[in-house]
Amino acid sequence: MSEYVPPRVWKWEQPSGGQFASINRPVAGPTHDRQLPVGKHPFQLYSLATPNGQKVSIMFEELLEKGHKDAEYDAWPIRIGDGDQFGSGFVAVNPNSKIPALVDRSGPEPVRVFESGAILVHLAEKFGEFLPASGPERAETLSWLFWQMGSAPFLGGGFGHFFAYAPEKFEYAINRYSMEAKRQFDVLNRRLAESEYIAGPDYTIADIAIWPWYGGVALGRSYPGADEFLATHEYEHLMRWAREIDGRPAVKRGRIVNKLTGDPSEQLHERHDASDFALRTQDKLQPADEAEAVKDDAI
Ligand SMILES: N[C@@H](CCC(=O)N[C@@H](CS)C(=O)NCC(=O)O)C(=O)O
Repeated sequence: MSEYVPPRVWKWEQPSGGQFASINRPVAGPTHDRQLPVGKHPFQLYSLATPNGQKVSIMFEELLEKGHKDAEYDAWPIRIGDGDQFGSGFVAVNPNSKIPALVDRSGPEPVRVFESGAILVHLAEKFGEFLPASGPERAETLSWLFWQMGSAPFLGGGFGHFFAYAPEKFEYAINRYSMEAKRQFDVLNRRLAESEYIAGPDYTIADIAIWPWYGGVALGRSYPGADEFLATHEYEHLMRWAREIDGRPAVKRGRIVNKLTGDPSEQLHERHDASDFALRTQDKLQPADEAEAVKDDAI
């Protein structure tokens, strides 16, 4: 057992240890001046291919797949391991300093949108896709969308952090968050036993929000060994759904946007054009742009 006795008032005195400790601070606001780049398209996305970031690039690719040419976007990488999220331009778009963040420049004035759930609703309403306009179907979709926003921090910040990133393996913390992660997988599995997609017979922003987190762990992409540790193969309905969504062309594209690590053919650092997927993944560019150190699949 730890001998740590908390002082009466907590102070930020030493690094907490573990991966990402160097970027964690107990204060908000910018640390440096840096303007964000702006491309030619109506939507400017500032992101990284973590599960939270993938939701939005998948949404854009799904809209384009449906033929919405007005959904063209520029996606710029925010290197959170280097502290890009604390630059003045980024903080002006998201005062919470987290990816993803969007500037919608399709109207007379730029509109900032932060928090992945808000971005998905903004785009769904703008294009009239993936979110029923009214009635019980809309309520069901929003319920599962907000379920994800409340639940995934226990999967990522709780389970994933203590399983993969903490400086030591703390049994109490791993047990606590494994219990909750498995309970959440069971919630989804039971839902997907009775429904093709999360909110009903149609694919919606609830699937787009939930898949990168829960599909990512179940497909063994997020934290090495986590799928076996949590026995995710036992959630058969969830596995059926995870594999099916993984095969969607827009998902195959969206999940590699702003991806800075892993297989070079699955890294598209910046996305400015539909042709970038064929021409500008890292395997096609100079070897000088080699894979970067931060693992972005599972933060
Ligand atoms: N609730 C937020 C969570 C966003 C979030 O946690 N983003 C992480 C990456 S997955 C981040 O930017 N972390 C940087 C930091 O904490 O400094 C959302 O859904 O948009």
